Amino acid sequence: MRFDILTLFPAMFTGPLTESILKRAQQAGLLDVRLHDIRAWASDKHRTADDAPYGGGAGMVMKAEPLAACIRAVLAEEPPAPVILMSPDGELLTQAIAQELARAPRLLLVCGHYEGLDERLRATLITRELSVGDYVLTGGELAAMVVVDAVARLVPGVIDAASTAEESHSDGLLEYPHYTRPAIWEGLPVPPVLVSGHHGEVAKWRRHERLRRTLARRPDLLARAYADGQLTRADLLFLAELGWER
Ligand code: 4GS
Repeated sequence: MRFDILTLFPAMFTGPLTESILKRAQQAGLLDVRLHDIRAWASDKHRTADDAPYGGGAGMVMKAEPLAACIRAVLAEEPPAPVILMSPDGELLTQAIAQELARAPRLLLVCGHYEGLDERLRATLITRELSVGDYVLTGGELAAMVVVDAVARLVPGVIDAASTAEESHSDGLLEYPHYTRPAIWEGLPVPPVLVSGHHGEVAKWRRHERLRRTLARRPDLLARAYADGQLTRADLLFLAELGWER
């Protein structure tokens, strides 16, 4: 899968892309991330990418021409790709959206900066807007990195398929608690069922812990999992014992 990232600060991506799983996925040829410096498409000698807002007010606005030239040059390559702007105005990124995006062969991610970009770019070249959360970043770079990370790990082969199957959000429930050695740490034991060797009991305990935790911390997710038909009759009986009211 290919990502083209359009940014005023390509160096911000070096760390995340050159460590751990994203590094390995690129070396394995599963992931191809290309960084494009928007400023390189500015035509004046000062390489101006921003300007004062019409109508006045604080801050600067990303100019239309350099960003448009950059988007068009990158879009001219194959395969076709959506042009996604990272912005707090966008649709909130969810695991379901990450799964949808992971099926595309290529994504273009545009990192906004300053107060935002010239609105006419939205009307012409931007095809989708995504937000990583209801808070304000200094630029879209970290948001784009979140998209690359969440999507790349869903590309077949990037990580072990078993580890994406049962994790938080993939089926609408939070994860069960994990433990590793030692069996007792600072007086705290591991739940005995996990060392019992009864695989059926372990699976049941984990399912219960996922339900218990989702009810306690994210009742909104539990309601959604129920509405989506993700809960079994056994799940509903257990949740009733916990006092859950659908
Ligand atoms: C986000 C966000 C963001 C908004 C960029 C203010 C600089 C900044 N981008 N999800 N201008 N949240 N962008 O805060 O995507």
